[in-house]
Amino acid sequence: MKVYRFKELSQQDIHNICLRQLEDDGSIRDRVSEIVNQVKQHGDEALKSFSSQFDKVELKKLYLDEAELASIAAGIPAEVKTAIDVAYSNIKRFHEAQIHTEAPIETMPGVTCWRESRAIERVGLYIPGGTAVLPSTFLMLGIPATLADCKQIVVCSPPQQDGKTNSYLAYCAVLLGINRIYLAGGAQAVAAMAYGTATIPKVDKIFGPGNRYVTQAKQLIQGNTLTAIDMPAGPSEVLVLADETANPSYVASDLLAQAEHGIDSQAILVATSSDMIDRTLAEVQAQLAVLPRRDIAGKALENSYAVLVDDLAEGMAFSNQYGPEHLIIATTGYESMVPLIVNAGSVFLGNLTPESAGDYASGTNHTLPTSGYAKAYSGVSIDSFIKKITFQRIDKTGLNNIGNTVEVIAAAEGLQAHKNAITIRLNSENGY
Ligand code: HSO
Ligand code: ZN
Repeated sequence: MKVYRFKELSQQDIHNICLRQLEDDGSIRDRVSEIVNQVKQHGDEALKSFSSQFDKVELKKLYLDEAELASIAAGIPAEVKTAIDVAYSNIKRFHEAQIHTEAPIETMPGVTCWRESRAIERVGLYIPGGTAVLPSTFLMLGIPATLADCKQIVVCSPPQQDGKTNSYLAYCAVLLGINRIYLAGGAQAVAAMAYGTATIPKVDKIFGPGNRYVTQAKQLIQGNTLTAIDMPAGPSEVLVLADETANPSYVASDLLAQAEHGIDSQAILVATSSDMIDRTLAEVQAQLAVLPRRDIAGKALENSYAVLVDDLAEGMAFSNQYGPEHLIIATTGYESMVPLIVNAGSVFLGNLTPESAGDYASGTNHTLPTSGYAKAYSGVSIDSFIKKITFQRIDKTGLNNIGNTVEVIAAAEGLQAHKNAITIRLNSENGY
């Protein structure tokens, strides 16, 4: 890992190191657009042929039904089942608290305005499968979708080579009351949910992480169909801000937990002393050597770095410029840092709060903005699955109160019909 001294960096240097390495994906775009077109034109047949090509399985049926899911779920190891149950309950409790109703506001006597939430009717959840099976992602998307009361929740996940899904995902489906998993992966699954096929219903919004193909497909369909996406997704990242009260072994474990996600993941250490940087990097090497995914994590570390800062406030200023998906504040004095946080997807406070807890089980959502999008986007929550509709009701008193204001502004804009819509009511004899 490269080490920078903050004081020696120019504004341009800081800008450059805050840029995630976004590779030119021109070739990926062409390939994805070909896949999307195939699915648009040939629907289920294209999905089956892509499954044969990419997942190495000949599918006769493109989904697993309730009975099949229940029987696969029965094979889940007891320990994993219990852990998933605990995570489910914590995530549910945290997301339930996000459901609010807003009181009506009388902006003028007789003029009442309010907002009501309505669930997005049809949502599509993409759950990665194959080598990286992520039941945690199924919970993170499925729980807010069910709590928001979305009418139709379409779940796509790539099939295993036996044409099924694994017991963890099947068990999550059972827990969530989702009675079908569609067996489609990658860009083709995204296209299927955006356009609809004979088997897979079209949805209004698509959620979920994925590789570059999935991300590219989400971007493409967002531009070409009336389908929204949760957020632009890039490789996962963490920034750890540490002072002398941090524990180098803990910090190293957090950096590696991020690095093992993928070769393009980024793990950034911002520390107030070079001694802390040295001890942490030595720990990183020691822990890396025995990780099963050390090849992946090792490559990700080549793409990662440490920054030496004078104090925590300077470190926080850098972090705000970077806008990390995950921010770990590894110091006992974390409380005074909280007000200084401007840009971050999810924050982990103190030496006993690893990102892994939030990745799986503490309750917060792990679907978060990456690549600096934390400057403008929030992570997935109940809000991601609802729309807020505004309402207003005006009575006779209200019309008298607001009428002239609307008439004057309408006249100023030269929109006579707008003005008339008020005048005709004000002049009406019987008042309706
Ligand atoms: N750190 C990932 C989520 C995840 N980690 C899933 C393990 N499984 C993105 O927030
Ligand atoms: Zn993770």
